[in-house]
Amino acid sequence: MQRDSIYALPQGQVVDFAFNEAVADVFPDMIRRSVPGYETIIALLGVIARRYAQPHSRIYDLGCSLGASTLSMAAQVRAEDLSFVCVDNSAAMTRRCEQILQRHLPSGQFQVECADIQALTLSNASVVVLNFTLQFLKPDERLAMLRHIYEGLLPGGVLILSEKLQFADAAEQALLTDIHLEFKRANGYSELEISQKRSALEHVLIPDTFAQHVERLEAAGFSQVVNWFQGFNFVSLLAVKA
Ligand code: GEK
Repeated sequence: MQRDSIYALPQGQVVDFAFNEAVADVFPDMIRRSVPGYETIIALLGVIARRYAQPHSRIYDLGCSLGASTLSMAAQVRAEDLSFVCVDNSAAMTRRCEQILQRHLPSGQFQVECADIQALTLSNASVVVLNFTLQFLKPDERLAMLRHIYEGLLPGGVLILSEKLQFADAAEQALLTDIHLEFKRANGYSELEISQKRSALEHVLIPDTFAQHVERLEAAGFSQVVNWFQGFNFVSLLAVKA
């Protein structure tokens, strides 16, 4: 695994974060050292998919990056005739994702598309995963995305939604932000790396509160929303279509 040192040297002007070749090269290391609980979420969402995957249906991995969620689900699901649809709008990611999945899954079982997930037509889905992807969409376009997913889900289908959270209570926000910084330091990121990455993400990753997520999922039609995992200011929700 290549180590992430993208923000290790001072950058005259920190530009907005993008999922480019340099990021794709170090992505597994970057996300593991930046998102508390990432590896646990990946492993456990496979178990959730196992519970909800319906025979002859599709499983969508939206904002798939290198396909970690798909690999976990593929290792767990037991229903027959499932196909995986992995979508990301970064060609640097989808090229690598295709190669990784080819090494692990039968070729007829998956497709990798380089596309905007907002322009996708979903159908016959039993499981949809948005693992740390919705937070990169414009806030006013997020409800439409969830409605779109809801439409494409079969009855009894689920959305697994993982996100960075922000908190309405200022003290809670300050505390969990601080603990998250400590997590990054503990994983070897310097103060310079932490502050340059924060500037790069400022206008790119816009987190919502837990209440905003629940309200939006319900507005999209989901009948049950469960918080199944939280690591500091990162959460994963399970939203069920009745
Ligand atoms: C994992 N799910 O390893 N359309 C398609 N892809 C998008 C869009 C969009 N509109 N916006 C962002 N992306 C993965 C990790 S990373 C999370 C997901 C992170 C893609 C973007 O190119 C990137 O690959 C991914 O969403 C977000 O479980 O880096 O914090």
